[in-house]
Amino acid sequence: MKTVITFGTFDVFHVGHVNLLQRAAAFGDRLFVGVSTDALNFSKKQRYPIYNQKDRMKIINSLRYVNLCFEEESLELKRHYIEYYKADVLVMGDDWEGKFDEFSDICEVKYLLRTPSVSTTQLIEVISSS
Ligand code: C2G
Repeated sequence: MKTVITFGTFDVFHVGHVNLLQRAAAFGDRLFVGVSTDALNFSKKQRYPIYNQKDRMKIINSLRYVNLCFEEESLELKRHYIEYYKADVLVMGDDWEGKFDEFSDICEVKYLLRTPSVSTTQLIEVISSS
């Protein structure tokens, strides 16, 4: 049983997120997703997400590509999560290219091309200016 793991905020869920999760799932038999907590998001981006972590996790949990969803409480815990969930492959979008290579001693690390022209930041700008 090959386990794939990925992490993200998945705020204002969009097709770029779907594409990433769909392709990540194809690398193994099951996909586990760490969803950034509201507190982690605040520490990363100096703002709280539009959707709270409970709702973001509910959305991720409802996807057919996803087998398990857990809270990502700290960026520093990535090695712990990979080991705890016995992940064989870590998948991230290529905005994180090279950032997680240090985990290649315990799993395969893959960076996938981001879906162009869609981002939460851009969606927020469009909605707030309309
Ligand atoms: N993504 C993508 N294409 C887009 C937008 C996002 O492929 N157009 C991917 C990102 O590369 C990432 C995943 O979707 O792999 C989730 O994106 P975010 O919610 O923006 O994730 P982020 O806030 O960067 O959190 O520990 C790492 C972090 O939790 C990642």
